[in-house]
Amino acid sequence: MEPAKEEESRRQKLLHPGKSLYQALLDSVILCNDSVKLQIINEKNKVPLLVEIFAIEGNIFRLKINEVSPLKSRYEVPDVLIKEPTTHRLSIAQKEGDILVLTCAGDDRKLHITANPFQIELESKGEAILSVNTNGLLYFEHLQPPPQNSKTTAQKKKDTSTDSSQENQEDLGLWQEKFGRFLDIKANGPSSIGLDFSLHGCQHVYGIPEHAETLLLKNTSDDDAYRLFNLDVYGHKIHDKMGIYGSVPFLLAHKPNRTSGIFWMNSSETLVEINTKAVMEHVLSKSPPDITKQRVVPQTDVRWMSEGGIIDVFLLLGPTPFDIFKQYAQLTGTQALPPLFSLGYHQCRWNYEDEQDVKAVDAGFNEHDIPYDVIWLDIEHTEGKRYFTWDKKKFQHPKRMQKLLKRKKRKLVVIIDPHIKVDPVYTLYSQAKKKGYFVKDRKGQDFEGICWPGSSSYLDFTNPEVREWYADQFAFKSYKGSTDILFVWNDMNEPSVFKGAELTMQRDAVHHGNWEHREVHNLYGFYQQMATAEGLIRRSRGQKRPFVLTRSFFAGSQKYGAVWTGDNVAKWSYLKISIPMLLTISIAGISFCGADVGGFIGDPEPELLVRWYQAGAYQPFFRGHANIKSKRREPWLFGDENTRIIREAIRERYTLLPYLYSLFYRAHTTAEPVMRPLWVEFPEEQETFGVEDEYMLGNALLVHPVIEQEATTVNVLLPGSDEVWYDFRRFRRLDYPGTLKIPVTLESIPVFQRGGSVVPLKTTVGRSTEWMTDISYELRVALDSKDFAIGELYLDDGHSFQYLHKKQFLHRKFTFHKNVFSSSCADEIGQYRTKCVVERVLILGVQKQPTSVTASLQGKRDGKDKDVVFTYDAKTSTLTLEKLLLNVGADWEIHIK
Ligand code: NBV
Repeated sequence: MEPAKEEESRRQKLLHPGKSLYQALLDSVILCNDSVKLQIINEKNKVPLLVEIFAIEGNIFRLKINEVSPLKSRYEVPDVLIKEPTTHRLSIAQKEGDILVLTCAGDDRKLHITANPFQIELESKGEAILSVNTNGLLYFEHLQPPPQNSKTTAQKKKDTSTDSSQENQEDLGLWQEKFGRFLDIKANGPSSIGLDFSLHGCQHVYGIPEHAETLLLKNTSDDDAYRLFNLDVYGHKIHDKMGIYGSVPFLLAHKPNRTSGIFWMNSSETLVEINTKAVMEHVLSKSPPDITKQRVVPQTDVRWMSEGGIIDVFLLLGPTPFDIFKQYAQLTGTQALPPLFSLGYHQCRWNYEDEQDVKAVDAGFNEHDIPYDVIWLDIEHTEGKRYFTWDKKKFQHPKRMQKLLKRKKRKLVVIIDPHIKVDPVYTLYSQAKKKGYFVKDRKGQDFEGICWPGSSSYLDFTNPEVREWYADQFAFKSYKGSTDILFVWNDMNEPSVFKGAELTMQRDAVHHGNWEHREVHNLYGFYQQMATAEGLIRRSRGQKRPFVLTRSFFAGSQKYGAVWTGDNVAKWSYLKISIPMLLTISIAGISFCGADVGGFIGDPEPELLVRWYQAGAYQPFFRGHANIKSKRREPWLFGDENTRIIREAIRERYTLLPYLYSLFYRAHTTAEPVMRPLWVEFPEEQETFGVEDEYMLGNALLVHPVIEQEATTVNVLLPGSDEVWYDFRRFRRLDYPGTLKIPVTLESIPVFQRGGSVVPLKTTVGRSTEWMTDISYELRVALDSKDFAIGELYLDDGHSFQYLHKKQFLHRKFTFHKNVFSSSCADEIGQYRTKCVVERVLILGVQKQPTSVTASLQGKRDGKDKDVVFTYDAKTSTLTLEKLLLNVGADWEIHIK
């Protein structure tokens, strides 16, 4: 691929750290109900900018900077915020000379604005957390008339009102830019923006997916900024800061006592520079009084640069990691609650050839006793890559095929890409053409690019009317051959344009509202997934939860379904990098994420495939996938022993589903990431801050997948000085937290349960999630050092919105305290009838064999204590209670004496 196109940033980089050219006009300050407004002015070009500061409920500040009177409106990202944020009133606490101090009604946040140079510092409880424009990198290219209408260069040089940094760089792609053989004509001329932030006391920063990079963001050197620009990069390089399929411009900074976040809401190409350094801090000592002391503290400076739009940035003040997740979700929404089937195993390949093939693969799972929920069809299932159609020869009876799958309680996912074949007899094309629903080129014609079907046009999903129309295409009567077990996969939606610059759409293509593609680029996939999810909801008349997997994403994509990491390679290094990639996506709000198991490109050796299944079984989205050129790799093709181990891994996933589903409910309601870095659970333990080869699944399980070839041991960090950990499979208690060398065989998946937790499991598995509705539960109780444990279970019908509209759900709480294990209601609002019982309880860490165990149902008149069958294993200190038959929705207690 040709090198990245970055003229905007090259212009911005001419501005070096130093005194900012901007000055605040403190006399212009206006206190409004929802914000404070003031003007700042660039001392060279004298163009005034309007600064708006909002104090948002829940410890968030928003800073907007735009031109006071732009030549035309500049793009402001719509549809990403779930609602207009609720604000608190700001008032002036102090105005003295160069400094203005604003306070926020009802809390201890303060904002110091310095006039010359213009800077802002955010303070909470007297502690400086973050400052803005400290390095003077505020940059704002104001819109100007095109050159033919403006003055000559000679005239401009005399004119002091011209921005010299813009004027001297006429050749730096201001109005047009050549990129290889492509010419990008910039209708609005230069419009890039930038700003820097300093995060005080922080040397650990995370987020800003998607890159095939480490969890901990690295310092960037000159040509090495993290790039957020959605691109189709086949077999993307590892340890590369170049943008791949998705972008979430959200960065998290962490230090032991505080996590903060910067959400830069801009959908044009964005670069992020990071510089962690040590700075001298002056502190006023208390004893002896009034003596200033100096100490060296870390600081991370983050510079954001975008090609267009306005500066619209949210500063999230935490203080805890979970506060940050809530604050970010308050703005962009939480993870959609997935239908239960989509948490099962997905079998995909490019391509399952025909109906016979689908039938045979489906049967293969039964034959080999491996559970799975969904089989996938890639682009070859269509009539010449015309989406919403079926290849007439290979898929003659799509409904019959789906009926068969439905009988097996399984689902089908088909691919639907955003490019539409230019073909007047293809109804989707001709309708969209007639209605003017395609993205236009700069001359006003439908944009045409090459993609799978050959010459193609691209639906303009930024247009709400197009999204409405598109959603209607999923109606059963429109999408011939589709049934209610068919769900959707959106690929190529960066958008991918073969032979386009960097394999994507021309930036001067034009969208709804006359916005250039450059402004909306990173939102394209977000909008396609939004419209697709809406279509699936609509076809079920609002009854069923959709499932849509997308390759391209943006901030807020979590509301519409799942994402995966695209075209990875069947190599150990890609298995390894998938962990930090998924962790980064997860903490940027998108919990439902996964990487292609086995690696998409190439052919994994059996050991790698096995290890990938084992890792995938403990990750949120679990799909095996393979390229068209790769050899077949259904789980039973690698010999009995490997089949057995893969079967075990997939079965383990299925027993874990109650826990996983409960975690998704938490992600949906309280924005807690399902898969989370260790530092999120152990925010004060420095040794966890850089860990990326293991992670927490919820707050109870620590997973350390084996990612090294021929590994015989793994070094596992079990954090927390007061924590107790248990081997999740062998129940052995690991009393000494720290780094342990754990022996492994090919069968091992190193998973550890944290003392103090209760993990709900199923006692056995079925052929798919739907076969498992009535299977009983096992509760895995792991005691902490105080013999205490707590956990929960969420349960509903698994597919509808009744949990929301009719409160048909169960949310149970399990507590082990003073030798009583009890089940109680965690949320009285929810009601759901189930016959399902808790059959088995395993209590890990019981010091001595009990003499008796009894169970009693609460609130029942005949609720007599019943003796419970138990066994005690002194070697592992595990107490096993069996044949319990306690309804999972009832309140009950188990007494251990
Ligand atoms: O549709 C074919 C593939 C798909 O299998 C893969 O998962 C996507 O990431 N698609 C990319 C397009 C072709 C890639 C060479």
